Amino acid sequence: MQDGKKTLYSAIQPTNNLTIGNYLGAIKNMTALQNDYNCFYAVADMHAITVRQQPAELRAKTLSLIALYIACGIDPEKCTLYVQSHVPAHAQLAWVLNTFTYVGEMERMTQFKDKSARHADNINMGLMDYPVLMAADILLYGADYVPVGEDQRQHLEITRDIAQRFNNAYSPTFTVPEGIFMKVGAKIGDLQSPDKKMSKSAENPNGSVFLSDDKDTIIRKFKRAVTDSGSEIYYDPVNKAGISNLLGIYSVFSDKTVQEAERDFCGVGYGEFKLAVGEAVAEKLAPIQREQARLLEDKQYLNEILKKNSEYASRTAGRTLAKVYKKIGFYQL
Ligand code: ATP
Ligand code: LTN
Repeated sequence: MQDGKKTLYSAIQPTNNLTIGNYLGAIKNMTALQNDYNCFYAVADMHAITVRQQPAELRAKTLSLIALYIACGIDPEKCTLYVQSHVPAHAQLAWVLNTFTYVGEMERMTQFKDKSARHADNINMGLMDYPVLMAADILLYGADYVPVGEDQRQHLEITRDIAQRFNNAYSPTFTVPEGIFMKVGAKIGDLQSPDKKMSKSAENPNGSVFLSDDKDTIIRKFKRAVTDSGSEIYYDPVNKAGISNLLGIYSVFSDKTVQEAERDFCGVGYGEFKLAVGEAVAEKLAPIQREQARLLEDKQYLNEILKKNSEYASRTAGRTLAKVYKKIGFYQL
């Protein structure tokens, strides 16, 4: 703990371009909480390779995600912003934690089942072990809180179980972390099938709005968004999934409550409403896109940040790993 502040940990995979789901479910909270917590934010490149990646693309997307974090408002002087593979302790702790995790538990993970179905030709051990690596990420830094989207709740539960198991087997070593979820925004739906989560790697690109989309594309995607029969605009996720998803997106992008958003659109038709949501999103994304492009021009600056921050992350993680190695009985020199 530094300055009496609690610790926060989160990471995003550099797979594909990020969607507004990633922004609303994770980055928005990560930015909002950076002043009150000691934050570690990573680019999870080791998680990304559990699905086959093009090397050149993975390299480019990694730097591009670092630039995006900063463009979204994450201050690399306040937060430890780094690349997961730059800190070897992640893989080292994951190996130890593997011996505190049961195969059956991993087989039951929803994301493992989903991704196995989508990548049936490559159900590799890493895909199955994904939650253990995620537990290692979080536990290395003694994180008290983990801001993530709803889809990561199960992975967080298993992290808590693994931490408790280790603590019970030896002595208190790991902080047992808690998730932080946005009230609105933790589960942004696909614009074409609102009951499915918006995903970076969805088959239908019209259902996902990418942070890199230009204004015309954003407006086009929102205009085509699936709504429900009826004509009134109010929040009811069960019976009006499409409209409620759009209201949620609008409210978080315009920093309004859902009730305020409902009032804004009282008596307005669906077409006009969808256009207004698209415009609010495009307006918010334009400066982020400009700043990300500017940062990517200055690779030296980004590399300096990464170097400095990964050294700090390695020192912090190294202390936890040393404790673990000692407790489990690895011979010490
Ligand atoms: P992929 O589709 O490639 O599996 P993803 O879109 O799920 O990726 P991740 O890198 O796995 O993205 O997740 C980054 C963060 O964004 C996580 O905190 C995750 O919970 C959050 N997130 C992802 N999709 C959504 C969504 N539709 N709504 C809210 N949060 C989301
Ligand atoms: N699995 C996460 C990404 C991730 C993560 C983490 C999130 C990797 N390590 C540690 C929080 C804490 C995902 O969003 N798919």
